[in-house]
Amino acid sequence: MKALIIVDVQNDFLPGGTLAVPAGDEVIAEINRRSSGFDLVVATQDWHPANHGSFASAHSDGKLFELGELDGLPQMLWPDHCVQGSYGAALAEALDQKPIAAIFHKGMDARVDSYSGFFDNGRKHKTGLEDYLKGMGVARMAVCGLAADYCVFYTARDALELGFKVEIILDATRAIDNDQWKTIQREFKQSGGKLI
Ligand code: VGL
Ligand code: ZN
Repeated sequence: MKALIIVDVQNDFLPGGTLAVPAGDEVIAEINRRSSGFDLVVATQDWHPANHGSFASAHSDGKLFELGELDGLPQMLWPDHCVQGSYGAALAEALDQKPIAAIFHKGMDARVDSYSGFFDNGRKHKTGLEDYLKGMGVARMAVCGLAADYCVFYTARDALELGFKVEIILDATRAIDNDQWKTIQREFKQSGGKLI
């Protein structure tokens, strides 16, 4: 079984959103075109409470896009984004949602961020995605969506570590920081991941 994991294709990560990924909207057509080629399609959704600790607004001395700290872990401080139930948190309207069999939410605990679709950044809690995929007999997956250098990469890296064969679809992802994304691509290949 080969799965497609669609990561965080949500309004806030698209142009006009509060944490817009440059050209993030370009992934949608690529994903729609490919999703019928997989045995199973699942999506993740960044799903923060309004006071989430990854928001710069939750830190009196925190500056946007700088590293702060959250519960003992280094934490990039983001603009408010993907607040549960908001328009920004909704999946993009243009994304074809019919093939999506299940949606996994992450980032609900205000005290820890969650870039990966599998665990929070402190690796304390699972989202259920691993057990779901293994229960469905999935051994291979392709990962796509937003943002390449954060949630797509962390999801793909954890999937490798959990024993899946993993590829990232380059045409179907976009990065917040393209220099960082280049470095990450090398690291991902070295750990046994594929870029297609
Ligand atoms: C993401 C930053 C903060 C992502 C989520 O989906 O890549 N990035 N929250
Ligand atoms: Zn987030």
